[in-house]
Amino acid sequence: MSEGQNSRIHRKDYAAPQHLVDSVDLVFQLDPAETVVHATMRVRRNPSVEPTEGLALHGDELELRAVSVDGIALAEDEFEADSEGLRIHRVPDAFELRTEVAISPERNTKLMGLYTSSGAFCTQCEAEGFRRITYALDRPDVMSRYTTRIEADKANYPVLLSNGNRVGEGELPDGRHWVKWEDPFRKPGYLFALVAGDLVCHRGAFTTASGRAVDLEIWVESENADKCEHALASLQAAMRWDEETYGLEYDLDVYMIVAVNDFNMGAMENKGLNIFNSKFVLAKPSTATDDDYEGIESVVAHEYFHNWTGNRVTCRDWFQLTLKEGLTVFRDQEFSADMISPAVQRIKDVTRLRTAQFAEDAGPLAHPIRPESYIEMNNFYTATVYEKGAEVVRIYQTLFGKDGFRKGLRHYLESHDGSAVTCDDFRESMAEANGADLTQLERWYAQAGTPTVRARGTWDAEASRYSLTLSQSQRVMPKQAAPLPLPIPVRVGLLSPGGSEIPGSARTLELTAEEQSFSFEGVGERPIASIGRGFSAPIRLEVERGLDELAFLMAHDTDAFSRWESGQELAKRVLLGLVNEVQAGRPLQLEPLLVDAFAKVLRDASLDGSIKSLTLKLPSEELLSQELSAVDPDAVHAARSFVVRELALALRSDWRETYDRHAAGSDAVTKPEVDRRRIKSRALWYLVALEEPETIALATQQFGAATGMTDYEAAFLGLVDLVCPETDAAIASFHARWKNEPLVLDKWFRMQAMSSASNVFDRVVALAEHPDFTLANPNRARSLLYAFAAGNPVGFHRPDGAAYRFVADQILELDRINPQVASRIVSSFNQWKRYEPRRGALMRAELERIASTLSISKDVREIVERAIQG
Ligand code: 0A1
Ligand code: ZN
Repeated sequence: MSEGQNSRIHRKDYAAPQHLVDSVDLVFQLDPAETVVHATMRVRRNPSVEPTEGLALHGDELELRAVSVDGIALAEDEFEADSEGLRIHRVPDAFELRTEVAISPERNTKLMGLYTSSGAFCTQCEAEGFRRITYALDRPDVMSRYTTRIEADKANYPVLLSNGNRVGEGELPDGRHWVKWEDPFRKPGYLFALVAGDLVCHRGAFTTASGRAVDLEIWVESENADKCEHALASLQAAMRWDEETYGLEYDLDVYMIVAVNDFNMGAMENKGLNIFNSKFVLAKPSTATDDDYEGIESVVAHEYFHNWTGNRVTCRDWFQLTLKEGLTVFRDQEFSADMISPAVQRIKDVTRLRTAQFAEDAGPLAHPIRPESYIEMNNFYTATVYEKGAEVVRIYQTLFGKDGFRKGLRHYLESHDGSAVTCDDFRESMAEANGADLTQLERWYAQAGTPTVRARGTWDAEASRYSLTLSQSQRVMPKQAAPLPLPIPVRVGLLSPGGSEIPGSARTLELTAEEQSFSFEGVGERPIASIGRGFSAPIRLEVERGLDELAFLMAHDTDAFSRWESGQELAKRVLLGLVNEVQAGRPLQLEPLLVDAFAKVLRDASLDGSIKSLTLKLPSEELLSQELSAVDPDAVHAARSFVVRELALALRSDWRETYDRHAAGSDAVTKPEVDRRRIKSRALWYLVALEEPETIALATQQFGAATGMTDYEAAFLGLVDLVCPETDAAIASFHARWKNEPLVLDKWFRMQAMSSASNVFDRVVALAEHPDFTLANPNRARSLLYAFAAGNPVGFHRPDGAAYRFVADQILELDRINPQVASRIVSSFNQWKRYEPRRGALMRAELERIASTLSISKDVREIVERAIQG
């Protein structure tokens, strides 16, 4: 069974729906084993398309019990129902359709549609989960008004929630009760949500700029009641920020967030009733790290921002996913930049883009931010659609400034409120509002791959002129037309040899052709150019310059992001040189410039601890591997470990002094404390890498004494890379202390899976057998398997292929439970062609083995077949 049976959907085949659904009234009789769903829909022909006789509705794993049109039950020959849906052969122009179906929430291990999690009911309907609840026109351009009546046992499910406002409730016989909800906003089925359970509410309030009082409710299991304050504060901050930045207000009287333990993704923006992976809600300093706190703030904001960019204005079809996701990621990035620090946020976002998205673009699954086709839509919730999509949205802001962007965004929302639109509509709104021609920008939506921009500068002393020539090139994709030049904004500035910025030299250059030259007049000394400030476009930048120039920029650039960037480039060049030496079997020697540069940063009192810590972090093994062909992960690891040890040795007293100076403080999650912990953790990490009794003792001591999770995790991270009795003791004590906190236990699995200790594979195999491990919980499965396969290059790529086989076996088992999570993990094999031939062949063999398993899901099949074809 290959593509033939799993049909491929193409963007060019979009056709408007034959029917429209004005209202959907749902009644749920909840029961974990068998829930009955009654749906009443007002359906009419779409007046703007050619009429057809019948009606076709989507459905997936539904058991049809009854179907009627205008109150008359259909005879068997009047319809067909199967696993794909329900087709009624003849329908009037406008009618009322009633269906009754049965579903089994407790057997729904795919976690799409209605399912149970820790004894509660919840839903996930994006992208195509609503059809697993009832027969429906389950496409985002069919928007309806919903009412939802929920009936359930009152003792087990005292809390019954759905979208919109609560309009009624009452008691039923046999200890059951009901609640009815009404959502005044038309919405597509993917935004439907229902929750039923024994939950407690952490309440807050918000008054909008125009004076509307909104109840904020965070619903969690009772043992988590003390971990909601940060999510609530994040929500309030996001609501205020969206009003202040874009003039966008919330539109219902209540905003609910529910935390569930079993969830395929991060969170979901259902209208008025967001459902969250508990990882992005629950936090208190003893159980969540500073990074967790930042993650929660950004995901809570992301889902909130969707209320406008996604819900009020939604996508016409799933090919337009980046319309809501790229835009909303951009909005949450801007929010976090304002909340945390613009430079730190930009560094985090760019690192994530390079690690996940650049790799995707360089592999067999490269696709444009607006894909042309898919087999399983769930496979297209990708770094490209989300992260690169956000970078493309950022280009508008770079071109028009924050005010121009705001004007464009408001114009887009005002023109399309209440409708389902396309990426072209967004681009047009931006163009109209700013009086610009954005025709060429469409190429960013249509072309896959990461463009490379080469920059060459020349200085003419006599004319006091500096000229910068930029040229762009792109990878030619198999079976694709040759790529056309993109419009690429490149922010630059010139520094004088003394290290100060040449006044007036900071500009945004607009590269629109294959090659263009730009000149800067009145430049009396040979300048050093800072190019690509703020990462103004999702490109690879190649600038021919020496290590000394990078060290100079690292010390003097006026742009904080670019200082970090120069440091990374410097470290990357040194590391790649050493990878070569390792492979040639030559002795290794560390470039003194790098030690110098690190020492300067470490001693620079003007840098905050977060920026310092990020600057002192070497590029990851994953990022280094991207620069190589025929990757040998052992050589990359050897080179990087050598540099870590050398930096630890050379700057030993600085690290120790830094650690001691930042050791004491409180667990409060405030900027000064977070900065303090970041630099302290970095210092500890280098010290532990020395593997000396004294530094191991330091980590052990911190591990034993820590009351906050950031310090605790930092100490464990250091220890878990070693093979020594202290490590075994820490592993045992971590488990004993946190075995009843699922999110903390996930960290225990994840950190062990990512360890660089020589025995990591044996540990991972043993952990898969651990009583606390289960493939049924996505967080747990990812904590062990995804962390190992995607985050532990030496462990996963061990030369004998045993880890490939182990992970592939786990994927096959997981696929029977949850295809969506399995297909994420199987993507770790995608890059097989980029590895040295022996490993490449072993990876490919596992892909072939998975592909030859007849029963695999279409999710996994789509990924492995594309990976094999390359
Ligand atoms: N729209 C959500 C992400 C999401 C997508 C798919 C899901 O299930 C397949 C769940 C959540 C967001 O961007 O936050
Ligand atoms: Zn989103």
